[in-house]
Amino acid sequence: MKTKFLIPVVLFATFLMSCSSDDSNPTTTPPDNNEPEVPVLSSAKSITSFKILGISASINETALTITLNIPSNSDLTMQSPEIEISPAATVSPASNTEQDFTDPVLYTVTAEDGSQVSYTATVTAGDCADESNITTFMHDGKTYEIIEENKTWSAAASCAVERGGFLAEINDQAEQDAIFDALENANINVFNTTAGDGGGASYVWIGGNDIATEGTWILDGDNDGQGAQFWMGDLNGNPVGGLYNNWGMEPDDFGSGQDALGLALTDWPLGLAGQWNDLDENNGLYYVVEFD
Ligand SMILES: [Ca+2]
Ligand SMILES: [Ca+2]
Ligand SMILES: [Ca+2]
Repeated sequence: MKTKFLIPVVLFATFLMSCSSDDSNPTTTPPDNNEPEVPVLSSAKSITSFKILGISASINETALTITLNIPSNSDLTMQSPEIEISPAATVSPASNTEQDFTDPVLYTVTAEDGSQVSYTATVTAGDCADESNITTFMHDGKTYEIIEENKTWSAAASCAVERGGFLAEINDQAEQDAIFDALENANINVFNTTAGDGGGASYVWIGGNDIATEGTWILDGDNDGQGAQFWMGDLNGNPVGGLYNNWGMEPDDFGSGQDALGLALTDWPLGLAGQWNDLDENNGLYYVVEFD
């Protein structure tokens, strides 16, 4: 009896020892795992682009929110967003599927590995600028708007696009003079559109930036990243392609960086009212829209 009882105890002890040595050796396959090797599946599940009527939404990857304002004459109850997502992922409802955006719509992205996230898409239909804040003028057969509402450079460009135009791209002295005259005649309260990083002077946004590449200044009033380069370098740089510029003693990429183009309404230590200064694009400034 005694010997028969001992054998299982010894076997059990051996089993415990082999278990503990397995634990310390991650390359050892557990004895009961007969599954074939599974390829690593992607867990990527982001919505990378969400557009309605060609207008790009703001996508917040942390809050998992999508926000978009479309023109006021659009029907919110039937819009088909064009959606781009991570490779190998799927989205539901699918891209180009008509939805009613009267209330926020949930978009669930499923990664290749089966994991999911849900974005809340909130779409509104309304003008991005209040008509009472807009002064319209004409130059050379074109319509322009001065919009007295404070926006970052990119938000101003988005609203310009939504309105069917782009932030004014100043191509010659005549256009510069026409815009500056209109600004002077618009009775703007200049204290409402100042830039601390621009000598505390007053500015409006116009359509130029060096966002993509420092010192490569392009005319890009619709902020699609494309446009003719008009300047290379800093204040010691050069015009490009014979294109017009009206810099003060700028651009200097002052402070933590200045990548958006402002037209001054008042003098600043390095320039005069009417001249251009590179400013931090996060300033909330009034802006000028040009229509083709
Ligand atoms: Ca122009
Ligand atoms: Ca810059
Ligand atoms: Ca500057």
